[in-house]
Amino acid sequence: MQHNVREIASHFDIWGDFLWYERYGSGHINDTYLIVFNQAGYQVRYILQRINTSIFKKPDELMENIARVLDYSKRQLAGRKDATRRSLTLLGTTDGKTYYTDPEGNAWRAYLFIERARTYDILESAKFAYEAAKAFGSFQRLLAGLPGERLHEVIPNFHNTPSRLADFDKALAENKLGRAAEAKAEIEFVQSHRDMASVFVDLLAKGEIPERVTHNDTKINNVMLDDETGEGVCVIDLDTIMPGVSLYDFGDLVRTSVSPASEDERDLSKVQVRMEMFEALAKGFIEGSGDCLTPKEIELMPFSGELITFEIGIRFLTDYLQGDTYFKTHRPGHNLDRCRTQFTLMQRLMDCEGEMKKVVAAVTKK
Ligand code: ADP
Ligand code: GN1
Ligand code: MG
Repeated sequence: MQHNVREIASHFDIWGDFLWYERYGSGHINDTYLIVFNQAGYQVRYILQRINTSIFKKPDELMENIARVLDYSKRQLAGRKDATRRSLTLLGTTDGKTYYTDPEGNAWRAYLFIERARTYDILESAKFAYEAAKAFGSFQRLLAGLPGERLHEVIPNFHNTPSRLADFDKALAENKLGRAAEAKAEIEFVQSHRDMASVFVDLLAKGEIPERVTHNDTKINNVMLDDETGEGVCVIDLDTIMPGVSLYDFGDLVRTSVSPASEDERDLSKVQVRMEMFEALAKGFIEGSGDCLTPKEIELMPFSGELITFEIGIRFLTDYLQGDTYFKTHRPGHNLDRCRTQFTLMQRLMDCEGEMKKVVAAVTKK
């Protein structure tokens, strides 16, 4: 869809003259733009994003969550010279709001651009995995101290794997485009692993793992790493911050970092578990989160990657069966390809759960 980016940008409190814009990032849900202004001879960059309101149905609550978390984060960083690189900074609209609603009902927000840092879709070194996981772990620790009321549940049951399974069952029963025949092996895979789905929600219900404030979309490209040092400077993509289970956050880091293959890789022989990456992730996340994780959460870290990879695979498959209405797709069968990659990764993760357990035991002993 074409948007009048210059016009939309004019509703934010940004000095200077609009120069140009371009599409940015590779997310599956929102539309992200880089916008550039001339400020007294300097080119200053910002991020402008359209929130997908068919998925995030209450942008006011979503932005309230984000603003609360960012205010708190800024208070914790007070006095640091790099506070605006360590935490996202929202730009207000010209009428003093945190987001702008355009005449078509689209919700838009803008952030300061974090300079001299970047995101990676695939990690090449264990050092980066350690830094990224440490940043997400520190973010978890930060959120553990967030005062005030429970955050809004921006998408109810977002990481409720049994509920995702129920959505899949419904899509399969409907089979409205007749696509189930193309996905026989994947459907069989879901059926034979469905018992695993409830592990975290059951433990949560029994009080054996805590509800926390969690990020819920800790894909590796949602943390910015410093160009020079590789340090994880800033956690981004905060739409899904809400009450949740920390293990899904660690798990999504595993899902998106251990393999050298992309999320939609069609050559499944490339989907591998790089144990040195897993070790770096476990070390970074545990260190970053300080002492806020419970022994049960640490014990389940090896399993967490399997479970979220299952969940995301189920979601891709459900979207395929329903006609690709949720995730952006860029080719026919894209969601089915993504699902196959996830289930292959999940199988490989299950094959090395024993090894991952040893790694976590070694990391926690030090
Ligand atoms: P999506 O929901 O589409 O994944 P993100 O918020 O993750 O949206 O943004 C997409 C990409 O834009 C990120 O991967 C990152 O590279 C870049 N980006 C987002 N926010 C900033 C920022 N404040 N400064 C610099 N780059 C950013
Ligand atoms: C979506 O927006 P993005 O690309 O960071 C999705 C995540 C999935 C991810 C899979 C709101 O994240 O839950 O894990 O795709 N976000 C939403 O790549 O559904
Ligand atoms: Mg993102």
